Amino acid sequence: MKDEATYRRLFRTALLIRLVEERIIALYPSDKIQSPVHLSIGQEAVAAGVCDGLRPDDLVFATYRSHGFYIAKGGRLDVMFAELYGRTGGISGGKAGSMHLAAPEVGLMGSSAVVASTIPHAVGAALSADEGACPVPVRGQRPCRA
Ligand SMILES: Cc1ncc(C[n+]2csc(CCOP(=O)(O)OP(=O)(O)O)c2C)c(N)n1
Repeated sequence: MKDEATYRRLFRTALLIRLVEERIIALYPSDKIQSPVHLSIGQEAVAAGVCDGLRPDDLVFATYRSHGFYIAKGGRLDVMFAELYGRTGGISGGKAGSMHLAAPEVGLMGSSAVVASTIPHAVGAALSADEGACPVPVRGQRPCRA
């Protein structure tokens, strides 16, 4: 661990991801959430750690377990929940839901349920990226470098 401030920042992000996903668990039986959800409980540190080392303009291509990467990349929680609720105020107008979260403004380019499809997406982004940019495809909870 580098220093106390880094530890606290990583812990805060991981805790936020956990609390958001526990809230999703609590809400799900109410039928307010309009899409299937896939959680990453116990894997919060992966998203927190990977995204902490990224620049804001580095790109992440996530899977259907994307809440953690969305949050760690700096996505807004209010529009994420609006998206899960199927509302027009959601990031994708309520049409994408949990499985296809995207927040291009913070570098989360999208989330795909097709296993390993993030890899060609990230390679394409890497080939067209500016020098030094770092597209990160996530497969399962195992991010790699494009
Ligand atoms: C191309 C493709 N083949 C098969 C599936 C069916 N499928 C859905 S989840 C899954 C397992 C994925 O395992 P992993 O990448 O480790 O993610 P995890 O859900 O365990 O986090 C499979 C094979 C799929 N979605 N896409």
